[in-house]
Amino acid sequence: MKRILITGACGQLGSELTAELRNIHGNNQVIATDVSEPNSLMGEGPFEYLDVLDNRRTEAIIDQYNIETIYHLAALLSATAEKNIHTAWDLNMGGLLKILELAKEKSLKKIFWPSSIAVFGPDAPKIRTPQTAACNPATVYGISKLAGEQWCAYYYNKFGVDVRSLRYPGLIGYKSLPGGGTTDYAVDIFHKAVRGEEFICFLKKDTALPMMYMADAVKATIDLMQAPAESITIRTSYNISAISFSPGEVTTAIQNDIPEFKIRYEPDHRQQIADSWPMSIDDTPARADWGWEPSYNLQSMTDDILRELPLFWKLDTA
Ligand code: AKB
Repeated sequence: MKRILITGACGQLGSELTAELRNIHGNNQVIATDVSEPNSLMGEGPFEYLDVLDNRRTEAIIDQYNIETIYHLAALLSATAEKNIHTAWDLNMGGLLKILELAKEKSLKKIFWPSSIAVFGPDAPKIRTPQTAACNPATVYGISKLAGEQWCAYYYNKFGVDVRSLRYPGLIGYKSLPGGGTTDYAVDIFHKAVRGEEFICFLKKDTALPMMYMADAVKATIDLMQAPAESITIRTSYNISAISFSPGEVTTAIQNDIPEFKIRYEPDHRQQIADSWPMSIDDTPARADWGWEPSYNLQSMTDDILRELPLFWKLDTA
C-alpha cells in the first residue's frame, strides 16, 4: 500500500494537514515527520524523527513506508529566516532540492511544496497582486521561496516530477501556533482576546496583509493535490487569496464579539518585512484551473475562532 509522507508535520499547517489527510486516507497511510515531538493535533498514526537535510534517513523512510506522495513543509518562516539567513537558505532550499531529487529517482507520484506571498517585493502592485507580477523579494525567506518555485517548475519540465505549490498568505488557526512568521500576530491576537488580555501588536494598525483561515488553507492544499494533472497550468506556485486585513480591522472584528478587547501598537523589525509584501492577492488562475474558492471572510473566521478557541483550550471565559 502506497503512503503519504509529511515533513514539518508538527508545524502550524503540518499538524492540521496531517490530521485531515489521516481522516481522508486512514491513520496508518500518513507518516508524520519532524525534528520536534509529535503533538496530539495530528491524530494517531506513524511518526518518525526526520531532519530533511539528512538525505539517507529521508530515503530510508520513503523506502520503509513505501511512500508515493510527499508534502514537504519543513522550513523557516520569514522573521526567523531574517535572523538566521544562512540556516534559512540551507534548510528551505537544501531540503526542497533533496526531496525533488528523491522524487525524481524514485518516480514518486506527487510532491506538494508551500511557497508564500513573500515571493513578492516592494515593486509588485500592492493591491490584488497578479500571479505574474514582478517577484523581487526583499527577504531571505522570499528569496528561498522564489528560487524554490523555479526549482519545482524545473523538475516538472525537465524530469516530469508532478510537484504542485501554493503561495500561502498568513495562515490563521486556533489549534496550532505559528512560529517565526510576520503574520503570526493574527493568531496571537485571538489567544489574548479570549484570555481577556491586552494585545501588543508588532505591526502598525493599518498594515493590511493577505490572510487565510486554516480550514480554507487545508482545503486548498488537498484540492490542489487532488486536481487532475492536466488542469495544473502553473508549475511554479499558485497565488491563492481569501481575506485581507490589518491589525486595526481584525481588532474591530474581535470587538464585535468582545467589546472590551484592547490592543496597543509597538511595531518592531517585522514591520519592514510586512511593508515589502502585498496587501491583497489576485488568484484568478487558481480559481479557473482547479476551482479554488475560500469559505471564510474576516467576520466568519473571527466568530468561529472566538467560539472554538475557549472550548479547544478548555479556557473558562465566563
Ligand atoms: C510568514 O509570515 O512568514 C508566513 C508567510 C506569509 O509565508 N506566514
